Parts: sequence; C-alpha cells; structure tokens
Amino acid sequence: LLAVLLVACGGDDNANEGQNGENESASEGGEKIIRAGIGLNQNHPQYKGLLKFKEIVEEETDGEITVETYHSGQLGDDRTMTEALQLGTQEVTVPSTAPIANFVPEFSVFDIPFLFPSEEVADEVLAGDVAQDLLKKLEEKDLVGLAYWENGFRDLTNSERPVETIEDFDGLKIRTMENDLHLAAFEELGANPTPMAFTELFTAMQQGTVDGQENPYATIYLENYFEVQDYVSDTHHVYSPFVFLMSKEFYDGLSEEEQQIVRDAAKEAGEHQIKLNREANAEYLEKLVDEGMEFSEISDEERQKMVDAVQPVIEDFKDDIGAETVDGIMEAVEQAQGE
Ligand code: TK8
Repeated sequence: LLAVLLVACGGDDNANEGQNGENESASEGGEKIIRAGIGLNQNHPQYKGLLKFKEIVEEETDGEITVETYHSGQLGDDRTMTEALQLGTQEVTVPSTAPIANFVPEFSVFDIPFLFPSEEVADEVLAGDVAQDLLKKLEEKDLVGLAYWENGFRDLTNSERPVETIEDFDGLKIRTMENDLHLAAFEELGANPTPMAFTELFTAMQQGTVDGQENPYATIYLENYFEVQDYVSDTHHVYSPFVFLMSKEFYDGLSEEEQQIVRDAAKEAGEHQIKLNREANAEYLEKLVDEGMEFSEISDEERQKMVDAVQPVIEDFKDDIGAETVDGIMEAVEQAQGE
C-alpha cells in the first residue's frame, strides 16, 4: 500500500512507472540521465540534432535513459563542457574538433586550412579509418567519441572593411577558436588573432574587443552576428567538424544494449543534423545580405594566395599533430577527390 501511495503522490514523472506496475525504487535506481549541452542556440541545427538524439534514445530505452538538452553554452563552452565530461559531471557535449585538439592533439589535423575541398570529401574522409581512429583516441582522455557531426565551412566576418584580398587581413583583430594552429594560420594571413571561448564572442564583437570572427553562415545568421558585423567574405578557409562526445565514466556504466543505442542514436541524429546544417549554410548567406551585410567573394586567385601563405603552418605543426595522422588524412582527401 505504501508503495502505491508513493507512486500516486509522485507526480507526472512517475505516472508511467505507476501504470506499468514497476517497483518504483528499482526503476528510479535504474533511470539514467544524460545532460547534453552545446554552445550554439536553440535555432541552430546543432540543437535540432540534439533533440533528435533525445527522441531516439528515450524511445529506444523506453524512458530508462532521459536526455536533458541545454543550448547557448548554458552548461559552459566547448572546453569546459568537455572537462565536465572527463569529471563525470556532464554526460554529452558536441564541440568543434578545434578545441578538442587541446585534449587529443591529433584532432588538429582538421584545422589545417583548406584541407577539405567540399562537403562530399569531408563526408568520405570522416567516415574513413584515420578519422574514425581519432575517435578511439579520446578514450585515453576519459571521453567516448560516438560520431562526427558538422559545423561546416568557416567564413570571415568583420566590422572594419570588406575582405577580398590577402592584404585586407592586415592587422584585423580576429577572434579564433582556442586552438594554436588556427591562431598561427591567422597570423600568417597577416591578421591579429586572439583565441577566445565561443561564449565570449558576441560581447567581444559588440564592445569592439575584436573586429571580426569566422564561423559558418548558419552560426553567423542564427547567432545574429549581423547586428555587430558589417562585412562577410566566403573565405571557406577550413571545414569544422563537430564531434559527439560522451563521458567515458557514464558510457562504461551503461549496459551493452544501451551503449549500442546511444552509439546508433548519435550517428542517426548526426545524419539529421548534417542535412539541416547544409540547408542552413546554403541558405543563410542571402539572409545575411538581406540583413545589411556587405558580401565579398574571394576569387580563386586570391584564395590560392591564402593557401600559399598558410603552408608554413602545416610544416610547423606536423609533429605536434602527428606526422602519421597528417599524411593519413591528406592521402584520404586525395583518394576521396579522385573518386
Ligand atoms: C560552439 C562552437 C562554435 C565554434 C566556435 O560551441 O567556437 O567558433 O565554431 O560553433 O563549437
């Protein structure tokens, strides 16, 4: 009788368990909660992907696993959320790979400027052995990499002047992700870069601490950067993957069946996220222009000058990243291009 009363008083959350006639304390003990946090806001495809992950996991586990979703850096920035996963105080985050290079240096291979010529090549390389092996390396850092999602090709915005040529970068204060290779690449381009957490960026642009930043069109539009930035250029200087991370401590505590469910869900939700992301990135440049931004197209000739200017960075960072990883990814890119 007591158990029945407790169930009856338990409110909506326990209603299903009561109806199913399960022992309440046992089902409470078994219930697992995934706190999943991301940096971008609720309108971004990154968040839509997270909601898809929630839907699949909750359905497939009959509610044994609940997913709570947090956007806009509510739980922190990419780096601090990743640290929380290591400590076991948060279960999931989906950072850009660039800050993850501070945990596993090999991830900086994706920061090599102009590495991927197209989304199709990115898809192929990320599904290949070298990229998949990188996910496994995360386990040494108490992280489990379940899938690659997509941030996308990054483009430059600023509040100073149109950027069309390499000379136009001169002295521009550009916020970069917290990643040494990015920093070095922007120095080679002649800019004056500052690394900064994404959560600080809007205010930094608003207050003029930085002149500009670089992110895919989806972010520039959905985070309202057009309110504080006047110029946008299609530099497409690097393709940013996202990596879907789970706390290893949490993952190890799941049953094999649950591990398979979260793995499959991260992949399936990722396919959904990538599709929405590509639609957004294809659509939003026009919206930025509608919002009053001035668009500059980078010619092939100017882009080649940028490619040439950043070459020393690749040599300088090759040992830090790991020569095998760099060569492996470059080979995979060539192979994908040849197909
Ligand atoms: C969101 C970040 C962001 C990234 C950046 O957490 O920091 O500029 O592109 O979108 O991962």
